Amino acid sequence: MLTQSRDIYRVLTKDGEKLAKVSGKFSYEASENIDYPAVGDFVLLADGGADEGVILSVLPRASLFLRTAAGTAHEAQAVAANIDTCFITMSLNQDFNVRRLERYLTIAWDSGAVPVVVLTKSDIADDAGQRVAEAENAALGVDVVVTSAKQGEGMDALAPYLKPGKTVAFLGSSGVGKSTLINALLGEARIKTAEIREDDDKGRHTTTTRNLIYLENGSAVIDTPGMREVGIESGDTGHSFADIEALATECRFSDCQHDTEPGCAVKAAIDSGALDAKRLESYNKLKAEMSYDGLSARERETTKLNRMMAEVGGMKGYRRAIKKEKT
Ligand SMILES: Nc1nc2c(ncn2[C@@H]2O[C@H](COP(=O)(O)OP(=O)(O)OP(=O)(O)O)[C@@H](O)[C@H]2O)c(=O)[nH]1
Ligand SMILES: [Mg+2]
Ligand SMILES: [Zn+2]
Repeated sequence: MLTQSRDIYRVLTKDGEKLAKVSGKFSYEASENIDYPAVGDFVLLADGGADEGVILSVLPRASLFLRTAAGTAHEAQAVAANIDTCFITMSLNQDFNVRRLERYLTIAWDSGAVPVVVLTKSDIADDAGQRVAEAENAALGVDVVVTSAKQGEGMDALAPYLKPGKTVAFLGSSGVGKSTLINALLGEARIKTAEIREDDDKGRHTTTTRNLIYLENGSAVIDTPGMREVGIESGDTGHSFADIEALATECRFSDCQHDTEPGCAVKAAIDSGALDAKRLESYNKLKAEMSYDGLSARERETTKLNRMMAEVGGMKGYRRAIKKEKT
């Protein structure tokens, strides 16, 4: 699925691009937002006449980046599906924010895709070195790439993730330069970009739809609209806060809240300067926000895969179904 505009989806089929809508049965059976096709999804398509297709189902997703947003009663939204790598894009100007980075990383690790931190606009940052170091400290075990689309810096460093057949999604706030980077990769100004606000470096929400675009080498990039709010539907702090969770195993009490308990290894690390107190605050906040009652994104997909396999007659039938329509 390449892009969506209201209830119309643009899908790529072996015969080229097609517009499609979901079938009546599909809408009837869909119980929540994320059941509907998302950019990057593989869908089963039936011919709906001249040039409109009918989407019968969404094939199980290898990865799914989910967030909740205000105004949707905190219902989960699928930002992109089947992505191999999430480029968590953040600019090195005023908009730079380590706490937001931790939030993105927590969601990304849960999505099933591998996160990479892409720092942008190195050409205009006053204290780029300091900010890059802060990002590296927060992004444990994650590659951090410093770029300037304006000066062509760091474009080579992005290449290893942009291999034929691989899909990368650009995620981040408005104005950080997601579309500008994609234009640089395309080698032409195909996507619209716009100047940011001068007073606070915030963007103007120039990109309004999620779009999958193929690069010349056969890799796919997904441009997304800048996110105002990145609520956590489900997250994985095991990777993004591996330092805190490792320390926590050393706390005297196994249910230590790292607050006032004696023998707290996390507090000790803060006292010794080994851990930033703000990072613990961030961790606690995200933990509180994450919904524990629901299934994680991956668990949901496994459930769906099992259900689908039963419907089409096991793995053989499933493979046959995929082969039939890979869109
Ligand atoms: N100096 C400098 N400016 C850049 C760089 N990359 C992007 N910009 C500028 O930042 C502004 C916003 O860029 P966009 O690519 O539209 O940002 P975006 O992340 O796609 O924003 P949304 O579509 O609103 O989410 C534009 O004026 C770009 O020219 C860079 O490397 N250096
Ligand atoms: Mg954009
Ligand atoms: Zn503790």
